[in-house]
Amino acid sequence: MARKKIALIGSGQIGGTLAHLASLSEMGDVVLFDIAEGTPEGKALDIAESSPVDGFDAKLSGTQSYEAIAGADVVIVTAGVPRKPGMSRDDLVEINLKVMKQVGAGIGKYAPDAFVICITNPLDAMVWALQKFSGLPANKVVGMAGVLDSARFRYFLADEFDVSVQDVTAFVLGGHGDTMVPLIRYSTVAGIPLPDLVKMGWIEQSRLDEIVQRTRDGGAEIVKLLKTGSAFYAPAASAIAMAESYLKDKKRVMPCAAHLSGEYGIDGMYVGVPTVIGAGGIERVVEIEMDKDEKAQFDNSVDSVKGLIEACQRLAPELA
Ligand code: A3D
Repeated sequence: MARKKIALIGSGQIGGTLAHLASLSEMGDVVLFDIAEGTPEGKALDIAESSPVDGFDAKLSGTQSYEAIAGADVVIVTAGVPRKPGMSRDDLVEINLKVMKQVGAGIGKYAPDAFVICITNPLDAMVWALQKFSGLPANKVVGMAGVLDSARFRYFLADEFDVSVQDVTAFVLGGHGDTMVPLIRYSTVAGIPLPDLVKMGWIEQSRLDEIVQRTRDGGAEIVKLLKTGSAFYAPAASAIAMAESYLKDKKRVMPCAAHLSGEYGIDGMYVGVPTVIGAGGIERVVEIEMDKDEKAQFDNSVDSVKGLIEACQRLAPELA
């Protein structure tokens, strides 16, 4: 069986980390694409030179030509600009929308059968635009955010309780950004929901509220520390987990920015919801029940995504 082909559009901080992780796990051969000459070539060669040390077999190449992604099984998009301290993800709309137009055309032409994972911010609007620009089926174009947001929530909870991260599950809904909705009731330690842990005296409600807020601000916390860019290790690991679920048909249940056609009462938008990822791409959207408060938070998050989509439509009328 021939190796799979993984194309990475954008070879910056996340793109380079994706290439390294995909190679280490022998996910397939890796093509790094970037408009910056030398960056993808240099990263590809550097990682390839680590292969004898780590013992993985993968061909790596760097390119400025979309032709080189032809036949890719998975395409992961990080092309664009990350935010700087003080910027919100939404400040990136105008510049990254132009990037999505170019990238969408390249994928549509050369990798129309790929499973496409978008990471570029503002995520929910960019993945929506990328799907339209590429013309790929909506179930094959998905946004990575929920896996990262819930990983942050899980990490903070595991650290707080001093238990293994493996035993903490967490659930985050809504758009990626300040309005994301971490769902406490559906987050557990070894199956015990967080509200029960509050009752059991493991944590005060006020401390839990702080952790929820830290999760919402998780991206900004890293931006503030790094000063010159945004998070890249955890975002890359999250997208690799999604790619693996697709390539191995694992059918993992993962929160992703998925195209909704009536689910949750939403039509024609991408919003973060639980999904099943398998060989068919997004095979299912899982519709959960929300209480009044959760629904209000979710609606607020959806409204902010709506606002970003409208901004995209003003900037690129062909998307209307
Ligand atoms: P960075 O290291 O700047 O890499 C971006 C790369 O994109 C650079 O190498 C650019 O040269 C390249 N690029 C710019 N324009 C184009 C183009 N038209 N075609 C191809 N390549 C291009 O950024 P990064 O890797 O740290 O972040 C990439 C994106 O991911 C940013 O938009 C971030 O905001 C976003 N991000 C999203 C999350 C989510 O959870 C959704 C988390 C972290 C970062």
